[in-house]
Amino acid sequence: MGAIDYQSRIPNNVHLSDDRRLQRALERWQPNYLSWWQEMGPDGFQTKDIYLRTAISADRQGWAHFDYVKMPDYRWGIFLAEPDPDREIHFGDHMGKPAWQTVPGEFRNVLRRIIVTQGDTEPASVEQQRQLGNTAPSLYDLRNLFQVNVEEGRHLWAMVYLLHSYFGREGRDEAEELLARRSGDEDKPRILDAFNQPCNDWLSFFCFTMFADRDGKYQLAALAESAFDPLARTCKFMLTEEAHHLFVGDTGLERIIRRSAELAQLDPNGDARAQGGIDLPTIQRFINFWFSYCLDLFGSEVSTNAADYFGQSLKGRFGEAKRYSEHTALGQSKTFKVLKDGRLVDEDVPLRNAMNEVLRDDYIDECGNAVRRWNKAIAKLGLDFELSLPSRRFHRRQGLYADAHFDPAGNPISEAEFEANRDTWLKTESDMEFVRTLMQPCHEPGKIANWIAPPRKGINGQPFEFEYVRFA
Ligand code: BYC
Ligand code: FE
Ligand code: FE
Repeated sequence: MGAIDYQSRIPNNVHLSDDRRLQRALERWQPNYLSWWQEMGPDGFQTKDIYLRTAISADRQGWAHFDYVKMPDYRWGIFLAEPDPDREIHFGDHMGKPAWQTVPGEFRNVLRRIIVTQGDTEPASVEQQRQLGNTAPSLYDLRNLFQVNVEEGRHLWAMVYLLHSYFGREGRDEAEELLARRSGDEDKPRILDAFNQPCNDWLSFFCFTMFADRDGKYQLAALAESAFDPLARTCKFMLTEEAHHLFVGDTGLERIIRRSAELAQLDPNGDARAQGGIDLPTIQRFINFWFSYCLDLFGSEVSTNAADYFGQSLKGRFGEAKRYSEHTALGQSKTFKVLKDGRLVDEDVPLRNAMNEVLRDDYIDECGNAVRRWNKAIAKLGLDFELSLPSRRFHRRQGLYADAHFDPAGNPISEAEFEANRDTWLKTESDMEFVRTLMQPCHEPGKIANWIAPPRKGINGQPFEFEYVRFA
């Protein structure tokens, strides 16, 4: 099952050639996908040779193959993790029954909605990152951007496969809609807010891959627990690709932070900006912006949707099978800080209704680990500055805290107080203008822009100086 059929027009490990109708439907979608890629994928570079990895098998033993590929020739296809014929549902109300190989009629609409929401983020991110190639700080970073982009394109394929295979006419219509919405478009925006925000500089790109792709990791992991087995197996394989996206974000931020600290040390006034770097307070404001938008991606703290998804065995917790011993989540509760008369008080909510928050907790923990590592790098360079994650209540537009105002520490404040501090807490027009002035392309092998440190190692054992993108 691990082996991928690269002979057919659509590479796959799902025996697509055995289902002619499905194959024909996907082959009709394929040219529409490719025209979307030409229109909304990376601006330029489409005829260049890029050192990319391609999946060669979906099993555990080294699935990646590295070679020069032109992006439009990338073999986008359908790869699911290997099936377990004995797999049983392991949480929620259907626990103990065999996993579903088809969609139960009563869950058709919810499942379609989850798959469409997931699928929508993938092309959205490619659209958001469309201009970044023109200002890449190095060939290494340029290559990583394009690797992320082609894989997000493949993640769209993964969701479209599910829509075409299991949701009939409606699924095919949704697959077309996924190519019709546009990030940031007023009339036909992408579904989730974070995916309509512009991402036109590399500090934002690294924040995005650090925080938005990490939401992807947690959502995919929750769906990898699903009773709907094809969804679970698709998400499992997507997670193997996701790891690199998170690496790009985490190390990208670490390299900017390290360089910022170095430049501040070099400057007589400790001013990284004066040395052509991005100062740490600016980085903090970008983090505050992207982190708070990405917290919204987990949905409302208290959510009947979330309770239904868990109860219906559609979406589990992070590591549901491995990390938990109790899998019904009944008769338990979670405590929230709720704003009452201007004060935060504790309130208990049945655990199932709190599942969005349970997932958000794990996400915040992991983000916090990265910030601690970055702070070690800053301290090592002898600088007295600590980055931090803002509170989960800060600058939210979804859920329990959306209607009130909080400072980055999570204390309730007035709207006037928030507005008076907005420019110290969140990236400003002038921050963005400044960052944009630094965004000059550096497309020579071995060279790197001044505002970011080189990576500690290259891709696939290659040195940093390697020609990751051929301009000839
Ligand atoms: N923006 O109970 P609620 C990735 C809506 S990222 C706008 O709060 P629920 C990737 C919600 O739709 C992973 N609207 O929410 C990363 C609902 O609308 P209706 C993407 C929002 O349903 C980087 C209403 O508010 N995957 O893969 O429990 C690059 C109240 O519903 C937002 C998924 O999201 C928002 N932020 O949870 C590439 C997984 N938040 O019904 C890729 C699938 C909520 O009132 N999605 N709303 O019209 C889900 O599981 C859930 O839909 C959500 C929301 C977790 C998103
Ligand atoms: Fe993705
Ligand atoms: Fe990703």
